[in-house]
Amino acid sequence: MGVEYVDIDGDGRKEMLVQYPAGAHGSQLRIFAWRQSEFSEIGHLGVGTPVGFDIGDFDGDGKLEIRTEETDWSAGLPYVTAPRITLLYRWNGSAFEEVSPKKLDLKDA
Ligand SMILES: [Ca+2]
Ligand SMILES: [Ca+2]
Repeated sequence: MGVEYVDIDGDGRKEMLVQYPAGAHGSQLRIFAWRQSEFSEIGHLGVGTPVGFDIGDFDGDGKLEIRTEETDWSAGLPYVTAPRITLLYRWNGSAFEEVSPKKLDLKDA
């Protein structure tokens, strides 16, 4: 389990990001913001891979994204050989929304 304090929504205050393993292969990320004198959860992401979640400005626009990987089951392959796809999430003002890496000019994809 890991805890980070990052201003993930860009409002100048840091949020608490908690990530932890889930099940045999999965990873979960929960994001809490300090609002009205208490922590409230503003986001909860989960994937079926153990890679976890990276926080960074992966497209160089000055805003932070959350990067993780999910198994691409579309190939119909078993878990160990199935390819993985990179997922990016970005705060859209009210929720974390998935943004396609293809729409971004990734620096280190
Ligand atoms: Ca913030
Ligand atoms: Ca960015």
